[in-house]
Amino acid sequence: MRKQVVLVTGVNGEIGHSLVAHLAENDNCDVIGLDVMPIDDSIQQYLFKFIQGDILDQMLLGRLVAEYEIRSIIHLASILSTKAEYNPETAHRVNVEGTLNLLRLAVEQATWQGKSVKFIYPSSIAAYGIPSLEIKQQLGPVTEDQWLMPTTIYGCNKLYCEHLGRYYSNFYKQLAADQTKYTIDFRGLRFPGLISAVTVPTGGTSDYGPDMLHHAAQNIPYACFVRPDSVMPFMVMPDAVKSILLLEEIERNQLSQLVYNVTSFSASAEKLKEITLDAFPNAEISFAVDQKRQHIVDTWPAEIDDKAARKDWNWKPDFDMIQSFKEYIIPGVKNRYN
Ligand code: AKB
Repeated sequence: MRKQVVLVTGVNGEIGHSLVAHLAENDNCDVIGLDVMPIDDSIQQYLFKFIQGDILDQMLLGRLVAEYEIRSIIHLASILSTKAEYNPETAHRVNVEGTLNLLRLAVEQATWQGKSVKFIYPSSIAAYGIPSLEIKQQLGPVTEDQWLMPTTIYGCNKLYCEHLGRYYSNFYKQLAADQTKYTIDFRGLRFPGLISAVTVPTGGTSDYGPDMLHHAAQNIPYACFVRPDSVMPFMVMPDAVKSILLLEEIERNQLSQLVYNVTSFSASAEKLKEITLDAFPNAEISFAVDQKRQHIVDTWPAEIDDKAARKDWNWKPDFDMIQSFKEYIIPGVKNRYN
């Protein structure tokens, strides 16, 4: 009998650091963590097993199928938008081929187990591509099916993997004589910029939000790379974890779509500076616009519409903008650096 587990890829990343402690509380399934980087001691304790390896390593994934009964996969491994632009081909291999490897693993597991395997996929607002700042500034909250013309390789990767999830869930091997009736139960979340107090950002274009606070808490001057009037949606990491856990546990028949927007608040870079200075009056925060990264942010919506998630699976953030800073970010970064 193979041990039943939940597989979390990219477990040593920002979301993984906050997620695994909550998964460990759910004692009906052990967690296997997979990451190309070594595991931080702070989260090793929450894992049944940690495997340092690459989601592109087919032999490694094959051994996971042989050894474990994987009940669900939470696929966090990816190369984020800014870092991906420096090597689009590598980003494609990790973000798309890596995801394809895991989708195939999930279908193989479903066939062995005779039931669908849940596949939780963090997509991103990077899947959007609004053609001009003028149009962005006129839009209200953007729904899941609007303005899907991404301008980054990361956004292209995320949008394509949403479609791969739809294919593997509903049309996989549709011409086969014995099309397997057990495939995957793909559930996607389109995240806004995520702000963690316990980890530092790792190569995203939304990093200016968290970076501003982490620098202020360390008394390090920060030059924000977007304009003061740049607006985008954000959410603190505990709410991102909440959305993953809620979506993972809801019954499939409650869901009307495969990919859901979730968000908490939208803020300008100037507003983030104002809130940061309130908490850290001596912080040195300037603006040095990087036009290329600014252009990416200008193609992302100022607000996203998460009504579908609120309706289908009772999503709502625990932290609005004020609570995000007062109750989570500011105490968290002070604690981290003091
Ligand atoms: C990034 O900036 O690449 C990510 C994202 C918005 O998905 N934080």
